[in-house]
Amino acid sequence: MERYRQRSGDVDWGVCSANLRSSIGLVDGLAAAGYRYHVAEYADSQHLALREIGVIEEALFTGRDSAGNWGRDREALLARMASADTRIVTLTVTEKGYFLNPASGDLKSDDPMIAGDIASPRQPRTAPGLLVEALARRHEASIAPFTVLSCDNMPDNGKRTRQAVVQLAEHRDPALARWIANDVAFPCSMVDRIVPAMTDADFERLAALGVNDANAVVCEAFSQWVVEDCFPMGRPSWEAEGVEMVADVAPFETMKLRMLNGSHSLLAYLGALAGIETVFDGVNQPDLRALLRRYMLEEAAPTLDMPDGVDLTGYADSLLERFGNDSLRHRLQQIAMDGSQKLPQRWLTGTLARANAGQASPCVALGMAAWIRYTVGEDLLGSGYAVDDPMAKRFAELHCKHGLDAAALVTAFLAMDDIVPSGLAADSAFTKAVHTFYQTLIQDGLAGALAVLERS
Ligand code: CS2
Repeated sequence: MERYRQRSGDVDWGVCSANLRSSIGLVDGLAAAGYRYHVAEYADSQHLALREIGVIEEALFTGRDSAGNWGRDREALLARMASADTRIVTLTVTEKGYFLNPASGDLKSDDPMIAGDIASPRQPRTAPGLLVEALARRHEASIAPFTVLSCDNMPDNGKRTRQAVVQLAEHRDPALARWIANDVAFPCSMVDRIVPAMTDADFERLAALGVNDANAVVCEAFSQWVVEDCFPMGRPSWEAEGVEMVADVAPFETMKLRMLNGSHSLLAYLGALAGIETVFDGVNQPDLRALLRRYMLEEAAPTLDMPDGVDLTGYADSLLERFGNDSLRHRLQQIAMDGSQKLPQRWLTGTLARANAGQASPCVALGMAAWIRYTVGEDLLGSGYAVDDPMAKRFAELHCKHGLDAAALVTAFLAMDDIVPSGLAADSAFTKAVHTFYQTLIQDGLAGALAVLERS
């Protein structure tokens, strides 16, 4: 085991972290630990690097506490964001934290959280709301804006973030919205590291190494961070730590979304339906491993337009190797959550382009069938689980209405145009394939569906 406290880094910069959701315990635990926490990076069970991270200087909480009160540290956070000393605001809030229509990228103004921020813009609860209020304060005080860096798994994540913030600001003040649109930098980024949710077993194995840290994180050794180099207020020398600063992130972001995340989602829905628990367990089943490789090489890679020298076959194989990391228990149920927010960029945009070119995408069609079946909340063996998705209520209504009529159910799911691009829902070859796979899954299980896939 390699063990080191922290890299020296660029000491001119510090981090104030803010938690916008209900993890008050995490925030207070971090403060109690002097804002230090451990990261255990496992290349495999034999190779571990343990680091103690000391970059955070302050941790704030703006979510809802156990008594139901919102925004304990909201004023402190807004003051921090509005201060001229703050030069970059990064976001890792997952796809649903932006409150965007997943297919179009437009702000969901009628979402209750966003509607709340429109009604009370000075007491925001959402990430876009906090950004608008902090930027408004800077604008009023003639302080140059900070740079906003989205680190989430969305296509064109910088552009999407700008869209969310500008559209929200328009409800408040069109001049503010114009200033944000013109003067605030929203570079795009691609962040890649597999970080499963911590389990008791993870805490136990760290304790065995002498690390008793409730804020510790276990992850893979691999990490890649590609960032568009557009930081008008300056930035830390990230390249010294291996970050790739580039002019255009889009090809890398799309590659990662469709190859890595697309495979993850495929394995998540098919595997979860078959009662498989983790990525490691799934990727070690030869038929599922072959499915992932086929999906990546035949359906994802051909949709990518990469700079010279990028070897997509090599990338696919390296992903399978990462998925096979025997030290991570990455639960398929964790990846399966929020499918409505993930599937457009992982599968459906590329599949639409293929459909428009007359090309079939049977692996994605099988994936869609599995996702629809997954939203029942019960696997093919009869075990139940919670469907964790902002649209879960709508899914439940569709199952209630069409539960006994598989064809009508599949048609209704494919007609949800905030998830499935209408061009793809109108493609009869694709929809027919989803219908066939759905029937096969419920009649003949995963093995039956994979056998049909092999013939297509
Ligand atoms: C995963 C990602 O949960 C998910 O949907 O696909 O969190 C994935 O592990 C990361 O993007 C890897 O960089």
